[in-house]
Amino acid sequence: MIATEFRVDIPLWVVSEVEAAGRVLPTLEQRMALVNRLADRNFREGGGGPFAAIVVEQATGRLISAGVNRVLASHLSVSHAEVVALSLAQCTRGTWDLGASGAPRTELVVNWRPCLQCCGAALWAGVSHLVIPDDSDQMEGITGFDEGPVGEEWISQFEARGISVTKGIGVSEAIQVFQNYAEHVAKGCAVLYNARGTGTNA
Ligand code: AZG
Ligand code: ZN
Repeated sequence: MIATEFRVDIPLWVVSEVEAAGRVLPTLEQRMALVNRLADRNFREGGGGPFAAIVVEQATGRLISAGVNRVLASHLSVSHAEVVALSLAQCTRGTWDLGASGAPRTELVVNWRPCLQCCGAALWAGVSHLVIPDDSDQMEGITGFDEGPVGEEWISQFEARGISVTKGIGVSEAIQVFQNYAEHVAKGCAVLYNARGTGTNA
């Protein structure tokens, strides 16, 4: 029998962290602080890489969903934080279009520029705003992740589709998380999952 479904979930510690942060995060800094905290805890918990994302109502900061990278826990290469958060927000709203008319506008907050896959996921999800610390190659340099060939013009491509992009939020905290992760990998405590023969059948 061939497989007929696949499933991605988030662990309960994410729910606890979200409850502790409060369900409404008025400022971009508060939203990013939660994301950086989730990203740092995520690789230590072992379910995936040092990435987290949330979807909030843009105007109020009311939290709709939270996602963390679940590549290792789910055995699925697509389980990046953005895909998890956007999918859970769509489950909550009961629609594939988070920009459906009549609903409050939505914002995706991530702890670095989305990778090639997640740029696509964000473009097709219906969010109105993307918030990141930065889009330089510094994260890849520190961690060794391959984020794919995202073009220099990625922000103008987002803006052409009605998605504004804000950079410069929570930069030093984000860098610290990636440095923590790199130390963890160097000590042999985490797997860098670039699908270059590092996978296991576990
Ligand atoms: C990743 N990059 C981002 N931005 N988010 C994830 O979940 C990732 N996983 N691997 N690279
Ligand atoms: Zn991604």
